Amino acid sequence: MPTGQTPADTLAKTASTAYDAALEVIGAVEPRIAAATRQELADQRSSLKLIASENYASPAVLLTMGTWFSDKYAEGTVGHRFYAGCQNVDTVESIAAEHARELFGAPYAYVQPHSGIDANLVAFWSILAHHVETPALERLGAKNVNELSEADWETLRHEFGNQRLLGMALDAGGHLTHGFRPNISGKMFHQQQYGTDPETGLLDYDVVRAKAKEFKPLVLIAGYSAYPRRVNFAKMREIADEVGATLMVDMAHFAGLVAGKVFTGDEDPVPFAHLTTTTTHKSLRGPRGGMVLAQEEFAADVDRGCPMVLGGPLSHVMAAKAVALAEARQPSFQTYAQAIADNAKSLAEGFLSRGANLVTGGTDNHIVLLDVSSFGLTGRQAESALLDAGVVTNRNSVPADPNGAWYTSGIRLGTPALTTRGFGADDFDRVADLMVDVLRNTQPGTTKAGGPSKATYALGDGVADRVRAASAEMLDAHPLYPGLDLA
Ligand code: DSN
Repeated sequence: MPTGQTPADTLAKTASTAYDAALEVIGAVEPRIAAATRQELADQRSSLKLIASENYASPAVLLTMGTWFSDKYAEGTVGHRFYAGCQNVDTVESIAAEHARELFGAPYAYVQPHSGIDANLVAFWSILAHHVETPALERLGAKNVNELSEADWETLRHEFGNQRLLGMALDAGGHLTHGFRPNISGKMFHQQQYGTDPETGLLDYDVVRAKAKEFKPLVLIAGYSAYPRRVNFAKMREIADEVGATLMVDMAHFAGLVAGKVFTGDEDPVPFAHLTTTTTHKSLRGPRGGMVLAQEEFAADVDRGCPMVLGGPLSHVMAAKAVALAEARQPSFQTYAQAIADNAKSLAEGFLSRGANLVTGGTDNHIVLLDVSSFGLTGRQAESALLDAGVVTNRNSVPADPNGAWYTSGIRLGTPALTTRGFGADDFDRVADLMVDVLRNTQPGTTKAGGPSKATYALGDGVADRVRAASAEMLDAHPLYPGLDLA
Protein backbone atom coordinates (compact mmCIF):
# COMPACT_ATOMS: atom_id res chain seq x y z
CA MET A 1 0.00 0.00 0.00
CA PRO A 2 1.54 3.41 -0.96
CA THR A 3 2.51 5.66 2.00
CA GLY A 4 -0.38 7.71 3.37
CA GLN A 5 -3.05 5.49 1.82
CA THR A 6 -5.62 3.81 4.05
CA PRO A 7 -7.24 0.45 3.26
CA ALA A 8 -10.40 2.43 2.40
CA ASP A 9 -8.42 4.54 -0.14
CA THR A 10 -7.06 1.40 -1.74
CA LEU A 11 -10.52 -0.16 -1.97
CA ALA A 12 -11.98 3.04 -3.44
CA LYS A 13 -9.26 3.02 -6.11
CA THR A 14 -10.03 -0.64 -6.86
CA ALA A 15 -13.75 0.20 -7.12
CA SER A 16 -12.92 3.07 -9.53
CA THR A 17 -11.00 0.64 -11.71
CA ALA A 18 -13.86 -1.86 -11.56
CA TYR A 19 -16.49 0.72 -12.53
CA ASP A 20 -14.34 2.20 -15.30
CA ALA A 21 -13.90 -1.27 -16.76
CA ALA A 22 -17.60 -2.09 -16.37
CA LEU A 23 -18.71 1.15 -18.04
CA GLU A 24 -16.28 0.58 -20.93
CA VAL A 25 -17.72 -2.91 -21.49
CA ILE A 26 -21.32 -1.64 -21.22
CA GLY A 27 -20.58 1.37 -23.43
CA ALA A 28 -19.24 -0.84 -26.18
CA VAL A 29 -22.74 -2.34 -26.52
CA GLU A 30 -25.08 0.56 -25.61
CA PRO A 31 -23.23 3.82 -24.97
CA ARG A 32 -26.40 5.60 -23.89
CA ILE A 33 -26.77 3.24 -20.92
CA ALA A 34 -23.14 3.80 -19.89
CA ALA A 35 -23.71 7.56 -20.18
CA ALA A 36 -26.94 7.43 -18.13
CA THR A 37 -25.16 5.39 -15.46
CA ARG A 38 -22.38 7.98 -15.19
CA GLN A 39 -24.97 10.78 -15.13
CA GLU A 40 -26.94 9.08 -12.34
CA LEU A 41 -23.83 9.05 -10.16
CA ALA A 42 -23.17 12.70 -10.93
CA ASP A 43 -26.78 13.63 -10.12
CA GLN A 44 -26.83 11.63 -6.88
CA ARG A 45 -23.55 13.24 -5.85
CA SER A 46 -24.81 16.75 -6.45
CA SER A 47 -28.24 16.67 -4.81
CA LEU A 48 -29.58 16.49 -1.27
CA LYS A 49 -31.30 13.11 -1.17
CA LEU A 50 -34.00 13.19 1.49
CA ILE A 51 -36.29 10.44 0.21
CA ALA A 52 -36.98 8.42 3.35
CA SER A 53 -36.97 5.08 1.53
CA GLU A 54 -33.65 5.55 -0.30
CA ASN A 55 -30.04 5.17 0.67
CA TYR A 56 -26.60 4.62 -0.89
CA ALA A 57 -25.43 0.99 -0.84
CA SER A 58 -21.70 0.35 -0.54
CA PRO A 59 -19.58 -0.41 -3.63
CA ALA A 60 -19.22 -3.97 -2.26
CA VAL A 61 -23.01 -4.41 -2.27
CA LEU A 62 -23.38 -2.81 -5.71
CA LEU A 63 -20.57 -4.81 -7.28
CA THR A 64 -21.99 -8.07 -5.92
CA MET A 65 -25.10 -7.55 -8.03
CA GLY A 66 -23.22 -7.40 -11.32
CA THR A 67 -22.25 -11.05 -11.70
CA TRP A 68 -23.20 -14.29 -13.40
CA PHE A 69 -25.36 -15.30 -10.45
CA SER A 70 -27.89 -13.23 -12.38
CA ASP A 71 -28.03 -16.01 -14.98
CA LYS A 72 -29.02 -18.84 -12.68
CA TYR A 73 -32.55 -20.08 -12.06
CA ALA A 74 -33.08 -21.43 -8.54
CA GLU A 75 -36.79 -21.83 -7.77
CA GLY A 76 -37.31 -23.72 -4.53
CA THR A 77 -35.22 -23.51 -1.39
CA VAL A 78 -31.70 -24.43 -0.30
CA GLY A 79 -31.09 -28.10 -1.12
CA HIS A 80 -34.57 -28.45 -2.62
CA ARG A 81 -34.59 -26.76 -6.03
CA PHE A 82 -36.63 -27.21 -9.19
CA TYR A 83 -33.39 -26.74 -11.21
CA ALA A 84 -30.07 -28.54 -11.34
CA GLY A 85 -26.72 -26.89 -10.68
CA CYS A 86 -27.76 -24.67 -7.75
CA GLN A 87 -24.91 -25.58 -5.39
CA ASN A 88 -23.41 -22.07 -5.41
CA VAL A 89 -26.81 -20.39 -5.11
CA ASP A 90 -27.41 -22.65 -2.09
CA THR A 91 -24.19 -21.32 -0.56
CA VAL A 92 -25.21 -17.71 -1.19
CA GLU A 93 -28.76 -18.10 0.08
CA SER A 94 -27.60 -19.95 3.21
CA ILE A 95 -25.08 -17.23 4.06
CA ALA A 96 -27.61 -14.43 3.53
CA ALA A 97 -30.21 -16.21 5.69
CA GLU A 98 -27.64 -16.93 8.40
CA HIS A 99 -26.64 -13.24 8.56
CA ALA A 100 -30.32 -12.21 8.69
CA ARG A 101 -31.12 -14.64 11.53
CA GLU A 102 -28.07 -13.55 13.52
CA LEU A 103 -28.54 -9.83 12.91
CA PHE A 104 -32.20 -9.77 13.88
CA GLY A 105 -32.30 -12.70 16.32
CA ALA A 106 -34.95 -14.35 14.16
CA PRO A 107 -35.70 -18.07 14.28
CA TYR A 108 -36.14 -18.18 10.48
CA ALA A 109 -35.17 -15.90 7.56
CA TYR A 110 -36.33 -16.09 3.94
CA VAL A 111 -34.19 -13.90 1.71
CA GLN A 112 -35.78 -14.50 -1.71
CA PRO A 113 -38.44 -11.74 -2.01
CA HIS A 114 -37.65 -9.25 -4.76
CA SER A 115 -39.19 -6.28 -2.95
CA GLY A 116 -41.13 -5.28 0.14
CA ILE A 117 -44.46 -5.84 -1.57
CA ASP A 118 -43.34 -9.34 -2.58
CA ALA A 119 -42.26 -10.00 1.01
CA ASN A 120 -45.72 -8.94 2.22
CA LEU A 121 -47.40 -11.21 -0.34
CA VAL A 122 -45.29 -14.14 0.88
CA ALA A 123 -46.31 -13.33 4.46
CA PHE A 124 -50.02 -13.14 3.49
CA TRP A 125 -49.72 -16.43 1.65
CA SER A 126 -48.06 -18.15 4.59
CA ILE A 127 -50.65 -16.87 7.09
CA LEU A 128 -53.47 -18.12 4.86
CA ALA A 129 -51.68 -21.44 4.29
CA HIS A 130 -51.03 -21.90 8.01
CA HIS A 131 -54.41 -20.84 9.35
CA VAL A 132 -56.79 -21.71 6.52
CA GLU A 133 -55.38 -24.21 4.02
CA THR A 134 -53.62 -26.64 6.36
CA PRO A 135 -56.56 -26.99 8.82
CA ALA A 136 -58.98 -27.42 5.88
CA LEU A 137 -56.86 -30.16 4.29
CA GLU A 138 -56.56 -31.92 7.66
CA ARG A 139 -60.30 -31.67 8.20
CA LEU A 140 -60.98 -33.09 4.75
CA GLY A 141 -58.31 -35.79 4.98
CA ALA A 142 -56.40 -34.56 1.89
CA LYS A 143 -52.63 -34.18 1.40
CA ASN A 144 -52.98 -31.26 -1.02
CA VAL A 145 -55.61 -29.35 -2.95
CA ASN A 146 -55.42 -31.75 -5.92
CA GLU A 147 -57.09 -34.39 -3.76
CA LEU A 148 -60.12 -32.23 -2.96
CA SER A 149 -63.54 -32.80 -4.50
CA GLU A 150 -64.97 -29.89 -6.49
CA ALA A 151 -67.32 -29.08 -3.59
CA ASP A 152 -64.50 -29.12 -1.02
CA TRP A 153 -62.33 -27.01 -3.33
CA GLU A 154 -65.14 -24.45 -3.55
CA THR A 155 -65.36 -24.39 0.25
CA LEU A 156 -61.61 -23.87 0.61
CA ARG A 157 -61.56 -21.08 -1.97
CA HIS A 158 -64.42 -19.41 -0.15
CA GLU A 159 -62.58 -19.64 3.19
CA PHE A 160 -59.34 -18.42 1.59
CA GLY A 161 -61.06 -15.42 0.07
CA ASN A 162 -62.99 -14.36 3.15
CA GLN A 163 -60.38 -13.55 5.73
CA ARG A 164 -59.93 -10.25 7.54
CA LEU A 165 -57.00 -7.89 7.76
CA LEU A 166 -56.53 -4.82 9.96
CA GLY A 167 -53.71 -2.44 9.08
CA MET A 168 -52.68 1.19 9.41
CA ALA A 169 -54.43 3.60 7.03
CA LEU A 170 -52.36 4.98 4.16
CA ASP A 171 -52.93 8.62 5.13
CA ALA A 172 -51.93 7.83 8.73
CA GLY A 173 -48.59 6.49 7.52
CA GLY A 174 -49.38 2.86 6.64
CA HIS A 175 -48.39 1.23 3.37
CA LEU A 176 -50.51 0.41 0.32
CA THR A 177 -50.15 -3.30 1.11
CA HIS A 178 -51.56 -2.90 4.61
CA GLY A 179 -55.13 -3.24 3.35
CA PHE A 180 -55.52 -0.04 1.29
CA ARG A 181 -58.64 -0.75 -0.75
CA PRO A 182 -57.22 -0.05 -4.24
CA ASN A 183 -54.26 -2.38 -3.49
CA ILE A 184 -54.52 -6.17 -3.88
CA SER A 185 -54.23 -6.48 -0.07
CA GLY A 186 -57.44 -4.46 0.26
CA LYS A 187 -59.19 -6.67 -2.27
CA MET A 188 -58.03 -10.16 -1.31
CA PHE A 189 -58.94 -9.53 2.34
CA HIS A 190 -61.95 -7.99 4.00
CA GLN A 191 -60.09 -4.99 5.35
CA GLN A 192 -60.37 -2.35 7.98
CA GLN A 193 -57.84 0.30 8.83
CA TYR A 194 -56.75 2.06 12.01
CA GLY A 195 -55.64 5.67 11.90
CA THR A 196 -53.92 8.01 14.31
CA ASP A 197 -55.30 10.41 16.88
CA PRO A 198 -56.77 13.44 15.05
CA GLU A 199 -55.26 15.85 17.60
CA THR A 200 -51.78 14.44 18.15
CA GLY A 201 -51.25 12.38 15.00
CA LEU A 202 -50.05 9.55 17.26
CA LEU A 203 -51.07 5.90 17.26
CA ASP A 204 -53.69 5.19 19.91
CA TYR A 205 -53.37 1.57 21.02
CA ASP A 206 -56.78 1.64 22.71
CA VAL A 207 -58.37 2.51 19.37
CA VAL A 208 -56.43 -0.28 17.63
CA ARG A 209 -57.54 -2.70 20.37
CA ALA A 210 -61.20 -1.64 20.13
CA LYS A 211 -61.17 -2.02 16.33
CA ALA A 212 -59.47 -5.40 16.57
CA LYS A 213 -62.01 -6.63 19.13
CA GLU A 214 -64.89 -5.57 16.96
CA PHE A 215 -63.46 -6.72 13.60
CA LYS A 216 -61.59 -9.87 14.77
CA PRO A 217 -58.98 -9.92 11.97
CA LEU A 218 -56.95 -12.96 10.99
CA VAL A 219 -54.05 -10.58 10.27
CA LEU A 220 -53.08 -7.52 12.29
CA ILE A 221 -50.39 -5.47 10.54
CA ALA A 222 -48.13 -3.04 12.36
CA GLY A 223 -45.47 -0.95 10.66
CA TYR A 224 -45.46 2.10 8.45
CA SER A 225 -44.01 4.02 5.52
CA ALA A 226 -44.68 7.56 6.66
CA TYR A 227 -45.28 7.60 10.42
CA PRO A 228 -42.53 9.59 12.17
CA ARG A 229 -42.75 7.78 15.51
CA ARG A 230 -41.82 4.50 17.14
CA VAL A 231 -44.30 1.68 17.71
CA ASN A 232 -44.65 -0.50 20.79
CA PHE A 233 -44.75 -3.97 19.23
CA ALA A 234 -45.27 -5.70 22.58
CA LYS A 235 -48.60 -3.86 22.81
CA MET A 236 -49.48 -4.77 19.23
CA ARG A 237 -48.78 -8.44 20.01
CA GLU A 238 -50.96 -8.23 23.11
CA ILE A 239 -53.80 -6.91 20.96
CA ALA A 240 -53.25 -9.63 18.36
CA ASP A 241 -53.32 -12.30 21.06
CA GLU A 242 -56.49 -10.90 22.62
CA VAL A 243 -58.37 -11.40 19.34
CA GLY A 244 -56.53 -14.48 18.05
CA ALA A 245 -54.88 -12.59 15.16
CA THR A 246 -51.51 -13.21 13.56
CA LEU A 247 -49.23 -10.20 14.05
CA MET A 248 -47.35 -9.22 10.92
CA VAL A 249 -44.90 -6.32 11.19
CA ASP A 250 -43.69 -4.54 8.09
CA MET A 251 -40.36 -2.98 9.13
CA ALA A 252 -39.32 -2.06 5.57
CA HIS A 253 -38.60 1.51 6.60
CA PHE A 254 -36.95 1.04 9.96
CA ALA A 255 -35.10 -2.29 9.57
CA GLY A 256 -31.81 -0.40 9.83
CA LEU A 257 -32.85 1.04 13.19
CA VAL A 258 -33.69 -2.46 14.41
CA ALA A 259 -30.43 -3.89 13.02
CA GLY A 260 -28.49 -0.99 14.55
CA LYS A 261 -30.09 -1.53 17.99
CA VAL A 262 -31.76 1.87 18.10
CA PHE A 263 -35.10 0.09 18.41
CA THR A 264 -34.77 -2.44 21.22
CA GLY A 265 -37.09 -4.01 23.81
CA ASP A 266 -40.74 -3.36 22.97
CA GLU A 267 -39.67 -1.37 19.87
CA ASP A 268 -37.92 -4.37 18.27
CA PRO A 269 -40.66 -6.14 16.31
CA VAL A 270 -38.89 -9.43 15.65
CA PRO A 271 -39.53 -11.20 18.99
CA PHE A 272 -43.17 -10.10 19.03
CA ALA A 273 -44.33 -10.58 15.44
CA HIS A 274 -45.29 -13.97 14.04
CA LEU A 275 -43.90 -12.65 10.75
CA THR A 276 -41.71 -9.61 10.13
CA THR A 277 -41.27 -8.39 6.57
CA THR A 278 -38.76 -5.87 5.30
CA THR A 279 -37.01 -4.38 2.36
CA THR A 280 -33.23 -4.52 2.31
CA HIS A 281 -32.46 -1.21 0.60
CA LYS A 282 -33.87 1.51 2.84
CA SER A 283 -32.36 2.22 6.26
CA LEU A 284 -30.73 -1.25 6.06
CA ARG A 285 -28.56 0.10 3.17
CA GLY A 286 -28.46 -3.10 1.11
CA PRO A 287 -29.50 -4.01 -2.44
CA ARG A 288 -33.06 -3.55 -3.72
CA GLY A 289 -35.02 -6.47 -2.31
CA GLY A 290 -37.12 -7.94 0.48
CA MET A 291 -37.00 -10.51 3.26
CA VAL A 292 -39.37 -12.33 5.59
CA LEU A 293 -38.37 -13.20 9.16
CA ALA A 294 -40.62 -15.78 10.79
CA GLN A 295 -41.28 -17.69 13.95
CA GLU A 296 -40.65 -21.42 13.44
CA GLU A 297 -44.33 -22.30 13.07
CA PHE A 298 -44.52 -20.28 9.82
CA ALA A 299 -41.16 -21.33 8.33
CA ALA A 300 -42.43 -24.20 6.17
CA ASP A 301 -45.16 -22.08 4.56
CA VAL A 302 -42.85 -19.08 4.07
CA ASP A 303 -40.47 -21.46 2.28
CA ARG A 304 -43.15 -22.20 -0.29
CA GLY A 305 -43.05 -18.50 -1.30
CA CYS A 306 -41.27 -19.33 -4.56
CA PRO A 307 -42.83 -20.42 -6.87
CA MET A 308 -46.14 -20.05 -4.95
CA VAL A 309 -46.02 -16.24 -4.95
CA LEU A 310 -42.60 -15.20 -6.28
CA GLY A 311 -40.78 -15.69 -9.56
CA GLY A 312 -37.34 -17.31 -9.43
CA PRO A 313 -35.06 -15.82 -6.78
CA LEU A 314 -32.53 -13.24 -7.93
CA SER A 315 -29.38 -15.02 -6.87
CA HIS A 316 -27.12 -12.03 -7.55
CA VAL A 317 -29.32 -9.91 -5.28
CA MET A 318 -29.38 -12.58 -2.55
CA ALA A 319 -25.57 -12.47 -2.71
CA ALA A 320 -25.67 -8.69 -2.30
CA LYS A 321 -28.10 -9.08 0.62
CA ALA A 322 -25.52 -11.34 2.28
CA VAL A 323 -22.83 -8.66 1.84
CA ALA A 324 -25.09 -5.88 3.14
CA LEU A 325 -26.19 -7.95 6.14
CA ALA A 326 -22.53 -8.70 6.92
CA GLU A 327 -21.94 -4.92 6.87
CA ALA A 328 -24.92 -4.35 9.17
CA ARG A 329 -23.44 -6.80 11.69
CA GLN A 330 -20.37 -4.58 12.10
CA PRO A 331 -20.34 -2.35 15.23
CA SER A 332 -20.04 0.72 12.96
CA PHE A 333 -23.58 0.08 11.72
CA GLN A 334 -24.93 0.77 15.21
CA THR A 335 -23.18 4.14 15.19
CA TYR A 336 -24.71 4.81 11.76
CA ALA A 337 -28.22 3.83 12.91
CA GLN A 338 -28.04 6.06 15.97
CA ALA A 339 -26.87 8.94 13.76
CA ILE A 340 -29.92 8.42 11.49
CA ALA A 341 -32.25 8.97 14.48
CA ASP A 342 -30.20 11.87 15.94
CA ASN A 343 -30.10 13.58 12.56
CA ALA A 344 -33.87 13.21 12.12
CA LYS A 345 -34.36 14.98 15.46
CA SER A 346 -32.09 17.78 14.35
CA LEU A 347 -33.93 18.11 11.03
CA ALA A 348 -37.28 18.22 12.85
CA GLU A 349 -36.04 20.80 15.35
CA GLY A 350 -34.65 22.83 12.46
CA PHE A 351 -38.13 23.03 10.92
CA LEU A 352 -39.94 23.67 14.19
CA SER A 353 -37.57 26.49 15.18
CA ARG A 354 -38.35 28.14 11.82
CA GLY A 355 -42.11 27.91 12.36
CA ALA A 356 -42.92 24.93 10.11
CA ASN A 357 -45.59 22.32 10.99
CA LEU A 358 -44.68 18.67 11.41
CA VAL A 359 -47.13 15.78 11.65
CA THR A 360 -47.01 14.58 15.30
CA GLY A 361 -44.88 17.64 16.13
CA GLY A 362 -41.56 15.86 15.63
CA THR A 363 -39.91 12.49 15.12
CA ASP A 364 -38.26 9.69 16.98
CA ASN A 365 -37.32 7.53 14.02
CA HIS A 366 -35.77 8.39 10.62
CA ILE A 367 -38.80 10.17 9.13
CA VAL A 368 -39.94 13.79 9.29
CA LEU A 369 -43.36 14.50 7.78
CA LEU A 370 -43.62 18.17 6.92
CA ASP A 371 -47.10 19.64 6.44
CA VAL A 372 -46.56 22.29 3.74
CA SER A 373 -50.09 23.71 3.83
CA SER A 374 -48.92 26.52 6.13
CA PHE A 375 -46.70 27.69 3.25
CA GLY A 376 -49.84 27.81 1.06
CA LEU A 377 -48.58 24.90 -1.05
CA THR A 378 -49.61 21.38 -1.93
CA GLY A 379 -47.13 18.55 -1.51
CA ARG A 380 -46.79 18.37 -5.27
CA GLN A 381 -45.88 22.07 -5.60
CA ALA A 382 -43.42 21.83 -2.72
CA GLU A 383 -41.81 18.65 -4.10
CA SER A 384 -41.30 20.28 -7.52
CA ALA A 385 -39.93 23.56 -6.15
CA LEU A 386 -37.52 21.71 -3.87
CA LEU A 387 -36.33 19.57 -6.77
CA ASP A 388 -35.60 22.73 -8.78
CA ALA A 389 -33.29 23.71 -5.92
CA GLY A 390 -31.57 20.29 -5.87
CA VAL A 391 -33.45 18.89 -2.86
CA VAL A 392 -34.93 15.48 -3.69
CA THR A 393 -37.98 14.58 -1.57
CA ASN A 394 -41.33 12.95 -2.12
CA ARG A 395 -44.79 14.29 -1.52
CA ASN A 396 -46.93 12.35 0.92
CA SER A 397 -50.41 12.50 2.38
CA VAL A 398 -50.89 13.85 5.87
CA PRO A 399 -53.71 12.42 8.05
CA ALA A 400 -57.15 13.31 6.59
CA ASP A 401 -55.37 15.07 3.74
CA PRO A 402 -57.67 17.55 1.97
CA ASN A 403 -55.57 17.28 -1.20
CA GLY A 404 -55.80 13.49 -1.55
CA ALA A 405 -53.03 11.01 -2.31
CA TRP A 406 -51.90 12.57 -5.62
CA TYR A 407 -51.35 16.24 -4.77
CA THR A 408 -51.11 15.77 -0.98
CA SER A 409 -50.30 18.34 1.70
CA GLY A 410 -47.09 16.80 2.96
CA ILE A 411 -43.45 16.20 2.14
CA ARG A 412 -41.91 13.05 3.60
CA LEU A 413 -38.24 13.34 4.51
CA GLY A 414 -35.76 10.77 5.72
CA THR A 415 -32.21 10.93 7.02
CA PRO A 416 -30.66 7.52 6.10
CA ALA A 417 -29.09 8.57 2.77
CA LEU A 418 -27.41 11.81 3.83
CA THR A 419 -26.32 10.16 7.08
CA THR A 420 -24.51 7.58 4.94
CA ARG A 421 -22.64 10.52 3.34
CA GLY A 422 -21.59 11.67 6.81
CA PHE A 423 -24.00 14.56 7.36
CA GLY A 424 -24.32 15.41 11.05
CA ALA A 425 -26.84 17.24 13.22
CA ASP A 426 -25.62 20.74 12.23
CA ASP A 427 -25.81 19.84 8.54
CA PHE A 428 -29.42 18.71 8.97
CA ASP A 429 -30.31 21.97 10.72
CA ARG A 430 -28.89 23.75 7.68
CA VAL A 431 -30.89 21.48 5.36
CA ALA A 432 -34.06 22.56 7.20
CA ASP A 433 -33.02 26.19 6.76
CA LEU A 434 -32.49 25.74 3.00
CA MET A 435 -35.80 23.95 2.57
CA VAL A 436 -37.70 26.62 4.47
CA ASP A 437 -36.01 29.21 2.22
CA VAL A 438 -37.38 27.40 -0.85
CA LEU A 439 -40.87 26.90 0.58
CA ARG A 440 -41.23 30.50 1.78
CA ASN A 441 -40.21 31.71 -1.65
CA THR A 442 -42.55 29.49 -3.66
CA GLN A 443 -45.94 30.80 -4.77
CA PRO A 444 -48.79 28.51 -5.82
CA GLY A 445 -49.62 28.86 -9.53
CA THR A 446 -52.84 28.94 -11.50
CA THR A 447 -54.47 26.63 -14.03
CA LYS A 448 -54.74 27.54 -17.73
CA ALA A 449 -58.24 28.79 -16.98
CA GLY A 450 -56.85 31.10 -14.28
CA GLY A 451 -58.11 29.18 -11.23
CA PRO A 452 -55.96 27.94 -8.32
CA SER A 453 -53.71 25.05 -9.32
CA LYS A 454 -52.51 22.21 -7.10
CA ALA A 455 -49.56 21.48 -9.37
CA THR A 456 -48.08 24.66 -10.82
CA TYR A 457 -45.91 27.03 -8.82
CA ALA A 458 -43.42 29.86 -9.16
CA LEU A 459 -40.09 29.73 -7.38
CA GLY A 460 -38.62 33.16 -6.59
CA ASP A 461 -35.73 34.48 -8.69
CA GLY A 462 -32.32 33.32 -7.55
CA VAL A 463 -33.63 30.97 -4.85
CA ALA A 464 -32.67 27.74 -6.63
CA ASP A 465 -29.12 29.01 -7.30
CA ARG A 466 -28.70 30.23 -3.72
CA VAL A 467 -29.84 26.90 -2.26
CA ARG A 468 -27.81 24.83 -4.72
CA ALA A 469 -24.67 26.79 -3.87
CA ALA A 470 -25.20 26.30 -0.12
CA SER A 471 -25.96 22.59 -0.64
CA ALA A 472 -22.83 22.16 -2.75
CA GLU A 473 -20.67 23.23 0.20
CA MET A 474 -22.20 20.50 2.37
CA LEU A 475 -22.18 17.89 -0.39
CA ASP A 476 -18.51 18.60 -1.16
CA ALA A 477 -17.67 18.25 2.53
CA HIS A 478 -19.40 14.84 2.60
CA PRO A 479 -18.68 13.24 -0.78
CA LEU A 480 -20.66 10.26 -2.00
CA TYR A 481 -18.35 7.28 -2.54
CA PRO A 482 -15.23 9.22 -1.55
CA GLY A 483 -12.22 8.23 -3.61
CA LEU A 484 -14.32 6.68 -6.33
CA ASP A 485 -13.18 8.64 -9.40
CA LEU A 486 -14.54 7.60 -12.74
CA ALA A 487 -12.32 8.26 -15.75
N1 DSN B 1 -41.84 2.96 -2.07
C1 DSN B 1 -41.61 2.72 -0.68
C2 DSN B 1 -41.55 3.99 0.10
O1 DSN B 1 -41.17 4.98 -0.49
O2 DSN B 1 -41.84 4.02 1.28
C3 DSN B 1 -42.60 1.79 -0.10
O3 DSN B 1 -43.37 1.18 -1.05
